Amino acid sequence: MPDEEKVIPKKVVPKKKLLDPRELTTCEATARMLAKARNDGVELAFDRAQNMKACPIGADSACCKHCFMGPCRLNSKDPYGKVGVCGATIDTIMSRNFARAVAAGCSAHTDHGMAMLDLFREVLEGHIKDYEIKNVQKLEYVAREMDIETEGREVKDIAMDLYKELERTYTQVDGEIPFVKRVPQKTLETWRKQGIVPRGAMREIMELMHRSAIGVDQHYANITKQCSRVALADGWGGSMVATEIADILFGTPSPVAIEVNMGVLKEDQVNIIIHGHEPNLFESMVASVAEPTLVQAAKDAGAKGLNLVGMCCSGLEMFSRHGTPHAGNFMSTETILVTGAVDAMVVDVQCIKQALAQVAECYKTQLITTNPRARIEGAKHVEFHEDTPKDCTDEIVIQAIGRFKNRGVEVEIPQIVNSGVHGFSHEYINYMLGGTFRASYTPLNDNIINGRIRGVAGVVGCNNPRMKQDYVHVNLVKELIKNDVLVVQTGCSQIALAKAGLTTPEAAHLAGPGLKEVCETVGMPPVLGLGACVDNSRILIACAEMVKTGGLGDSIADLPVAGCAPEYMSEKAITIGQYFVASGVFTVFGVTFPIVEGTKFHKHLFEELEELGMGKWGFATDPFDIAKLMIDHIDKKRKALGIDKARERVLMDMSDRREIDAA
Ligand code: XCC
Ligand code: SF4
Repeated sequence: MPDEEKVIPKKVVPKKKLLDPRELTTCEATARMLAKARNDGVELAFDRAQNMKACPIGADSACCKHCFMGPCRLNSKDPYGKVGVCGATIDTIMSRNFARAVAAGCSAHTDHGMAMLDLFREVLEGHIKDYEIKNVQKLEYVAREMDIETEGREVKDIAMDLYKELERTYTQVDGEIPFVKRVPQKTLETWRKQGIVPRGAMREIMELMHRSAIGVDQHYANITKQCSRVALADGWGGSMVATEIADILFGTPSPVAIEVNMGVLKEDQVNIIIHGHEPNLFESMVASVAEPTLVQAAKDAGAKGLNLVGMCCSGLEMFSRHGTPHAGNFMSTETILVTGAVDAMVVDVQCIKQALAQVAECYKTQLITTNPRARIEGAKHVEFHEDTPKDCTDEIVIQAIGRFKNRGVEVEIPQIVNSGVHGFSHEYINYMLGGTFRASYTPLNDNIINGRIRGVAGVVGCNNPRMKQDYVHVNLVKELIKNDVLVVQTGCSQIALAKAGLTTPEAAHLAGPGLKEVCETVGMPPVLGLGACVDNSRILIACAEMVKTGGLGDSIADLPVAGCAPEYMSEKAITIGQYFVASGVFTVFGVTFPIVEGTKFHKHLFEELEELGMGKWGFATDPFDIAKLMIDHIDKKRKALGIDKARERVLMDMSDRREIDAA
């Protein structure tokens, strides 16, 4: 493969007047760098999005290219007025398109999870010596949950049994995936009744790809069933395995103070950014930047040291586990290169914009791909091998030092640094609220039942240049906590909130009186960062624990909880949304939804799934509209549980108390 082919940087020729950077992002550092990029004549996704209007037919999912009699385009203004050449209706076309997105998203998370499992096996078999089991307690805990004997056994034997058990998540052809053992009984019964319990991820994805091909499954409701099955194979399968294995190998996160924003770059140091999704590369980078000979080499080159920072999801895993600084979320990955301060940007898989190659070229940054599954034209490739990880990561440091010596571009770092506390695993929530001696979800449930906490919302996911960056995330979360809804977060959303200062314990003053009281008592932020997108599995586990703890119904669908990805862009988000919906959670998406309103498929996703005992989809783009949808749903569930009165009583008690205090 030609390696370092140079991509010729393209100058911006604006087709129309571009919006002011501050209308495109609420992130000050990103706005400044976008303005600088325009001055420098460098085009970024923010501007491309303005020059490239989304295809209106595709946006409605009203086109099909599943065979070569087409592509066929239907009219979303008159959805039942036409069918495709084969006769496919709008509902078939939209559900098949949806299915392909779910299959792709599930593939991403399960392929990542399977790579983690491969690493685990290789460590156990002694082929890989640079990693080890760091968290034996977690290993034993997960093993016991999977009915593996742990008493008096060697760690390695327990681990090997766990490996064999979890491998079924991917490869099993019949039966149920291992982590269904964690699913509340009634939720699992619903899945069994619907025929959506995943067998193994590979089998489910294969079947969905088959069924969504020309002339196979042509009933939107039946296609949706397989979408749910595939999505569940991600949430309770591939992603959950990725999270658990990462915890076993690298340690379970616990709250750690972090720094975030572009100001974490240091002009006088060699700056290395890791951007991607797999923690193994990043873990090895941590070892390489601590290598005395490499630190010395950096000093010899005139740098004060080596500065390792993260972006996007692998960055989130690292700051959750090690407190590594984080430079920004998805819509800041190009802009950060505009600082000129990045000596190497190292990427592996997922969410890596191809345009990074061009932008890196303009600012003389080394863009380095590391994974055999993901190469980029114009980028340097330094392949990462798990059995010799430091060969790759040491080389990256050397490359970065080389670039530092000859930066040759002006450096301008927006000096903005925000801080927060992140790294709340589901285990830690247990401990934090329950204390060491009675670690449990009982205090959380009690506070929900007595109404101090109205409910729990998961606010997760990406940025999308079709929305003002971070604006929806931040305003939605502010509105939720103001209404006593505790917010849990994963993915790029969490970086938006960290930059806005909402992930500090001091942010409790922005919460409603009940949530504020709980946060102040425990000393926790009202917004809890749980990690990367695969760590949405932690939210599922927390939901399962809430059900098992009691007092909030028998299934996840009974809980006063809701989820949202307000600025999503990835197919992975659709899969995550579908597994939350299938698990029983009302899930609202922003930006756009690939569907035509007023169709049968729309009614199915947005209404009928709930009637079948699952959750349902919702859609709104304005943060306050989204908050209203979520809070209304939480209140509906509280009412069904008979705890709506409790909430009123708490408020009354407080006003009573104020009266007493005043007297
Ligand atoms: Fe990607 Fe995971 Fe989305 Fe961020 S939130 S843009 S998927 S990095 Ni996962
Ligand atoms: Fe057209 Fe049917 Fe082929 Fe799709 S599958 S492209 S609707 S003919």
